[in-house]
Amino acid sequence: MNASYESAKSLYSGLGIDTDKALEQLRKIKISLHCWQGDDVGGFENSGSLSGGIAATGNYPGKARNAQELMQDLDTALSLIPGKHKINLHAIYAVTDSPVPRDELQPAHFDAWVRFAKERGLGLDINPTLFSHELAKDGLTLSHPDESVRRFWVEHCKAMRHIGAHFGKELGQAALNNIWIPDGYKHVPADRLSPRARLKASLDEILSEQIDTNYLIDAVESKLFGIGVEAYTVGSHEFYMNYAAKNNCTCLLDGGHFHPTEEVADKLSSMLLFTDKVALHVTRGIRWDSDHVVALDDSLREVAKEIVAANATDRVLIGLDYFDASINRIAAWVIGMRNMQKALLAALLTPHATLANMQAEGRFTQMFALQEELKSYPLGTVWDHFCETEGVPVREQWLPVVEDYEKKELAKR
Ligand code: RNT
Ligand code: ZN
Repeated sequence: MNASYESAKSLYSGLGIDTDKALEQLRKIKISLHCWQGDDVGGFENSGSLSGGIAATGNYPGKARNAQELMQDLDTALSLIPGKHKINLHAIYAVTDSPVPRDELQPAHFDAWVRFAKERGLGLDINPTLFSHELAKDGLTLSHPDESVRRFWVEHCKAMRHIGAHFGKELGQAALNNIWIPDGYKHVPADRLSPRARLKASLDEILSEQIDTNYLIDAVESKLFGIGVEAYTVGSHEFYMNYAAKNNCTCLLDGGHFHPTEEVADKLSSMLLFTDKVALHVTRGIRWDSDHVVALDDSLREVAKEIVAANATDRVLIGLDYFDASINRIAAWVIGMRNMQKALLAALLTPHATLANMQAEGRFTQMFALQEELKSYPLGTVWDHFCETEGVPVREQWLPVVEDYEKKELAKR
């Protein structure tokens, strides 16, 4: 063990924190790595441009053009990220010889991914794709007033639940199936109730089939607004929070889908008191874009702190969700994953009980002083030790690997 880790260990032990134990816990926390950062949410359907009020901006060269390239890119990223995680897929990433209509997708269309995950000891998550499609071009899906359109999307979501359950069975760990829809209006609606009533009916139908939660966990993801749907979003936070509470499914909180000064971290304790699980899309909202690459900022640290302090590392399902086409896409994966892990580590190295006691006793001077001093404790040294023992590059030493891969592989695309 190196001398700097030893000295960090003894500093933290002065706070009653066992760094080895913290790393043991960190090793067990799986983060779902979103495949869609690798190709700007393109998918393999060749369905045309990205729709649904989301956008990947930038034109950095070398994006993955097919399943083989995306998998190879993921492998490169995973080799630079400590631990064993999950890969988060979307319906549009089915690996098929010819395009399969989304309402007809079957588990077999994801065989390549199941093989990929099995060979690497990874888990898989899934999302129905309710955008970038002919039948979503007016921006409405599960809340569509046209019954035939709504039906198509209901059937698509049902199909994806079976695929998720298949992942769960095959890989021995539950898959998260997360429903996000783009539905909303640019114009102040005359009728806010009917679209939500239709969404409710659609969800009831989609979730009516009971599926073993050892294989599949269903989640619903809210949003505040999207590009082109600024006045009204059908699947709002209040809608889904109520829906999930009543129907025993999981709420997914995307950090970029709330008001600018609203923090997802603050919502976790309120939700964990009432539900078994909460799912997260960790991202970084900047002005209109809800999907910048995750940085190690205060907002991320607070989220991690809430998860760890509530002893809920197995109840909060952590996934990343951003798409940045302006920088190396593999670096974007690595930076986001490592930041999420660093934030979790910072939380695991925090003396929560001591701080909570200070709060309970009204000793706010002491609480604030310790919170601030903790910020300059040697988190980085413990993190480096973790990377070293997990066999991945320490500090920014992963960057040359990505640069080299860019020269050898991405430049050829
Ligand atoms: C969009 C949602 C959604 C998507 C992915 C691709 O605002 O955050 O989760 O980003 O499903
Ligand atoms: Zn999201």
